[in-house]
Amino acid sequence: MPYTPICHYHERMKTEDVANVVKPMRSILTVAGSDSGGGAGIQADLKTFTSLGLFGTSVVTCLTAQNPDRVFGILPVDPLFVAKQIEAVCDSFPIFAMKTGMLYSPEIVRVVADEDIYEGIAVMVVDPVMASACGARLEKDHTIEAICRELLPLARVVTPNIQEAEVIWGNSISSQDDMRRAACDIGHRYDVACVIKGAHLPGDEVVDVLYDEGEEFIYSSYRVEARQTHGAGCTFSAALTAFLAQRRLLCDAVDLAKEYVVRALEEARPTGPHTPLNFDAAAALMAYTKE
Ligand code: PXL
Repeated sequence: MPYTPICHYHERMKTEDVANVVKPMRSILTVAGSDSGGGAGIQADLKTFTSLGLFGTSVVTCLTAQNPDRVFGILPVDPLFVAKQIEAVCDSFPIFAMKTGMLYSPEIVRVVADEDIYEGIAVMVVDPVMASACGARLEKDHTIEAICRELLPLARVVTPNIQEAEVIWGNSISSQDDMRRAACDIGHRYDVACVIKGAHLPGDEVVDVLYDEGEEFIYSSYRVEARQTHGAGCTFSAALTAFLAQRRLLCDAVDLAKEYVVRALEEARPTGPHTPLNFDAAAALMAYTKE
C-alpha cells in the first residue's frame, strides 16, 4: 500500500533566495546550572528562549543531580572552563542579551564578572539564585556577596525573590511597602534596576515591584493555584531576558515575563508525579509577543 505522508517536508520547499527572505534569529545566552529534572536552570532557560523565538546559547556553571522533590548532588564546573565556554559562545554569536542563574561559588562569579569577555552584550539580567523551590541550598558561602559586589554593577536588572532580596538588602521584608523600599535601596546601592518578586508574601494577589532609575512600577496578578512552582524563578528571568533581547522597555518586559510565568503555571500538565511549567503553551498564548 502506498504510504500517505503526514509531513509537509515531502513537498519540495522553495528555497530561492532563502537568505533574503528568512529573517535572522537573535541569539541570547544563559550562564547557569543544569537541572537534570528539566524544569529549572539551563533547561528552563533554553525552553523559554526557544518558545519566544530566540536562539539560546548556554554556559554551564555546575551540574545538579535533582528532580523537583530533591537535590541529590551538585558538581561545579572548573571556573576556567566556565570562562572557556563564555569565550567560545561570545567568539561567534552576536549575543543581544544574557542572564545569569545559579553561579554556585565566588570563584565562578569572578570569571562570569570578567568584563573583557562581554564586549558587545548590551543587556545583563542577574537572577541571584540561592535555593531551589524545594529548599535545597544552591550556593556556597559568600556567593551572594560576590554577585552583589562584582556582577550587579554590570547588570541592567536584578530579579530577587523575597528571601534573596532580604539577604541583598540586609533587612526582613513582610509587606509591599518593605518590597518597595528594598527595590529602591538595592537599585541605588548597586546602580541597577531591581524587580522583587512577591510570590512568597501571603495574599490572593501576587505583587511584583520594579525600581528603575527613580521610577517605580507595581505589577499585580491573581495567584495561580499551581501544584508545583519548581523553575518559576528561572523562567521569569529567562523570559525577561528574552523580551529585553526583543528590545522592549524594561517596564514592559517585566509585565510580559510575569504573564509568561502565570500562563506557564496555568497550563502545567502532569508528567507522571510532577507538573512542570508548560513553556510552549505559555508562548502560544502570547503569540502576539513573537518578533
Ligand atoms: O530556581 C532556582 C534554580 C536555579 N538553577 C538550578 C536549579 C534551580 C532550582 O532548582 O536547579 C540549576
